[in-house]
Amino acid sequence: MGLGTVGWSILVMGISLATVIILWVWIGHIGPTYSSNTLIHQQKILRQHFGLPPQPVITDPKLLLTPPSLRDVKNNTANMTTASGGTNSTGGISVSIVPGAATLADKAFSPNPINVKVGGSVTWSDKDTTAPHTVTSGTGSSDPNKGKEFDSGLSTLLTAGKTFSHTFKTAGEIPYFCIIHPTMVGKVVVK
Ligand SMILES: [Cu+2]
Repeated sequence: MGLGTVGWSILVMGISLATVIILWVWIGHIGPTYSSNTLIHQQKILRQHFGLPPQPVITDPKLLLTPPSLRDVKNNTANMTTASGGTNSTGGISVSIVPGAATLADKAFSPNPINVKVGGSVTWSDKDTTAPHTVTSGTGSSDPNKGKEFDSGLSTLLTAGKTFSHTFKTAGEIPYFCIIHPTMVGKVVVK
């Protein structure tokens, strides 16, 4: 066995080792993370294709632990109660989420701004069939106090025919927006 053979053997072993390392680095990350990233990517493409808003990012740990099929159950009941309560009360102010609201900025809510007396309530009615919305207090997604005064939330997205009510107990100017379309903005003035 000459020196050449040993040299070749070492070269072949080196190439084999390099191939294994390269393959491992290349496709070794296939696993649960890879699958969910692929699913998220496919969802994004499908949503764009069908003109749907981007998938809302759910951060509420309680909601994340609830299977998607059960997320709306309790809130649906709550919504029905709110809706019938709203019909019975007389002093509430109505605000519409107008058709095509997603691109209408400060015209997305009508009327806007609205004045309400301390102790008065506002009921938002969704008239838009093109996208779901939220009404969330705050100046935008990066507002640390967002949703503090009121939040219709992502678990009970407002779709055409759905309503959300809130009673204002303290005076002040309260900006609000839609979490899904943060350019949709409005203001409640409580006096
Ligand atoms: Cu919206």
